[in-house]
Amino acid sequence: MKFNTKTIHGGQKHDPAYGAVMPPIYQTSTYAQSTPGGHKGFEYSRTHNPTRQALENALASIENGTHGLAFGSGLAAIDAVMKLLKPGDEVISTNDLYGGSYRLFTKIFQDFGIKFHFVGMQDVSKIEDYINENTKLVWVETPTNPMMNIIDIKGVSEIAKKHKLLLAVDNTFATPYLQQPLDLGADIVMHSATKYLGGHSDVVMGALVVKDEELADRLYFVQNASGAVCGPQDSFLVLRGIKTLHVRMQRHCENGKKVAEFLESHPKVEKVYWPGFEFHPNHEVAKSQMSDFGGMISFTTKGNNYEEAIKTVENLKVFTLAESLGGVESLAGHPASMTHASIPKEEREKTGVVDSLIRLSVGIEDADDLIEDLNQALG
Ligand code: P1T
Repeated sequence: MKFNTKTIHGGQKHDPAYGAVMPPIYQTSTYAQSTPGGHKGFEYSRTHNPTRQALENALASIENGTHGLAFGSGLAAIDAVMKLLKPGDEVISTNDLYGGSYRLFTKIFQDFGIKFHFVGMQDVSKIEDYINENTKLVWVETPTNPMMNIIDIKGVSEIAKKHKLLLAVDNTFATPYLQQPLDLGADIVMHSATKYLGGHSDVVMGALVVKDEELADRLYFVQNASGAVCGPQDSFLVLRGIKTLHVRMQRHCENGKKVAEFLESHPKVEKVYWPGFEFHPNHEVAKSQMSDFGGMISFTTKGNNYEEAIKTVENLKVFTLAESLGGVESLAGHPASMTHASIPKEEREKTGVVDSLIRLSVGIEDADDLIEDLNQALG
């Protein structure tokens, strides 16, 4: 089955009770048993729920995995991966990543004795400098949030395999429409399903997909034992979102290209970060592992002026100033004071998250309106 068919049918069955085309929202916490253990495959909704299971099957299908797991948020999904580790273990992570992931690693799991190395992986060979006998996991975000760095997943996976490390890829920005990390050698794909998978800014949810039975069992154990699951209503909404992922992503990419090119030519703009530009340092890797370049763009204004960046985002009328990304509507954010405020200033500035950086999630409106809006806001 090809991708655009999988988004609609992958892993799906019509409901056995009445043939409902969409899975019903099984709004139940528990299931009747005829005798202890005598049930129809569902005992308690933290462990299994038919609506969540329909979504988990769809997630596995679109990421070319065998098992999907849905969580109450993207961070809950990352939390479950980190719970595969033990005190003393070490993780090598991209140095540019969502501020909340950084906060989870450094403010929660570091206190449980897990050590994190934040490494610029644009040159994958750098990873080897940090590998020792305690290293267990490589955490890759690509494209990175918010600097749009591209990491060579296949290159990282070769190093991870050589040293018997797990490789997890946060595929939130790319989505499986653009990039399928399991096919490139990753062991775990993670999503903030809050973003493009849900697609309508109405749900907070996380997801993991794997292709190994034993790893799936370990993660299902954590999912059930820690309990950070999502509810049936949210599962339904994300399943519905996935059915239009391919058409939405196509438009996000088209609009993203137009907006990136407009910004690049604007006299007040200093630098535009978008992997579709030939001058992007890892454009060739992006071309080889992604089918297009997505709708996420970051840029700085000339003079690196904090007040001017704030004024620009405040002036926007079609773009909404808000956290998050990946919905049908265009959003703008100021990473230094919003999504990445939990990263110390000296750390974030090392990766380029300076005070004048603005991040755009380009939606699927008419591109002319988006460009006009940016033009007036910058003006
Ligand atoms: O917000 P949540 O669903 O828990 O997902 C966390 C997360 C994980 N990974 C990436 C790449 C992310 O971008 C996020 C969430 N990001 C935002 C809310 C944001 O505006 O960047």
